Amino acid sequence: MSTAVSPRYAQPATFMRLRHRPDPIGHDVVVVGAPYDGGTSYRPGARFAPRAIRHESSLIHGVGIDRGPGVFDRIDVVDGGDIDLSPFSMDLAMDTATVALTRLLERNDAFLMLGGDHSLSLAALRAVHARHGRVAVLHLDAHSDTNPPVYGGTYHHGTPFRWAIEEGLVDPERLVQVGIRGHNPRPDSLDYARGHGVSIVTAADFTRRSPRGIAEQIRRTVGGLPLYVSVDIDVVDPAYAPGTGTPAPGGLSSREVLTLLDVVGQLRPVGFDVVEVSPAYDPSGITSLLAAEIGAELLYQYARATTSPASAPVDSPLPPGAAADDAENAENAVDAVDAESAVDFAGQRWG
Ligand SMILES: [Mn+2]
Repeated sequence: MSTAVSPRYAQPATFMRLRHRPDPIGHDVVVVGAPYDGGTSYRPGARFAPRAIRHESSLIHGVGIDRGPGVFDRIDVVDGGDIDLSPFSMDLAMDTATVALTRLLERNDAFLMLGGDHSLSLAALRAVHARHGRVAVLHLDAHSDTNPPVYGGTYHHGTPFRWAIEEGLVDPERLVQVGIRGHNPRPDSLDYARGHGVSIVTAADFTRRSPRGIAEQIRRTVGGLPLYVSVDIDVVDPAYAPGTGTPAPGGLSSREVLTLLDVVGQLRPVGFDVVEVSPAYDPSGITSLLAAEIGAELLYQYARATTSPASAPVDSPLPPGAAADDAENAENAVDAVDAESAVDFAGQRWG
């Protein structure tokens, strides 16, 4: 939609004012809403997030002073509307989302899912696995989301990565979780993840280390595997993102998250989600605004990864069995880099 003709606040809101294509075929990326919050354990309301994020995304361009050519000159992206999910049944919603997202990937190259609560990342990973096999995951979140079922529910927003590991959708040794912190239901709630070889960068680790060093660890851990990126907005401090279901103080800043996502353009991204915005707790709209910016950033990184020869993905994954050693080596190497680069990275977005 041309802003020369229609001001950015006009017309029904699609994500970044992209074309609305309810049954998209042949696109590089389809933005799709998953308005569902039946998996929330505390504050509800994420079902209203796709609309709120689209509303706040109107001002975001596909170009920027630090982005070179416009993102939408490089990749073809449309807004596929929302998946119609039953608000009454988690099992039905999970099946519906799995079928819809699988169909999207049969007809298009990738999707950006706007949640919804985090439970539906499992549906997304099932769809991505059907197309690409086992994937690596970059998971930004205050919570590990590898919890067991609770309250009689098999699936909830604290379980997607446990089931993704159990179902073999994700290589746990290629799963990196960043921003983990806060109060978990049991002191051992990270044991499952750590016991399966998941790399966890806590919020405290993030304070000690530089984003560049963490990005290097992510690059080494993910290797050449197809990469799914899942961003729970509660990875960001509630000062920047108050409108979310389970807020946890002490999180990353908006700038730190956007800076960290630069690594995605150096890997092989195949799908994305931004989840857990709860607009009722977001009176000024800043949480939705940040979710929109993160979504736009992920589209930009996809364009970099798929169209820029200078950012070709890592050649090959680490040999089987080498992951643990290499991760450790990477972390040691990274700490040295961290010390050198902490200052120059602070103000640099694109390095
Ligand atoms: Mn989560």
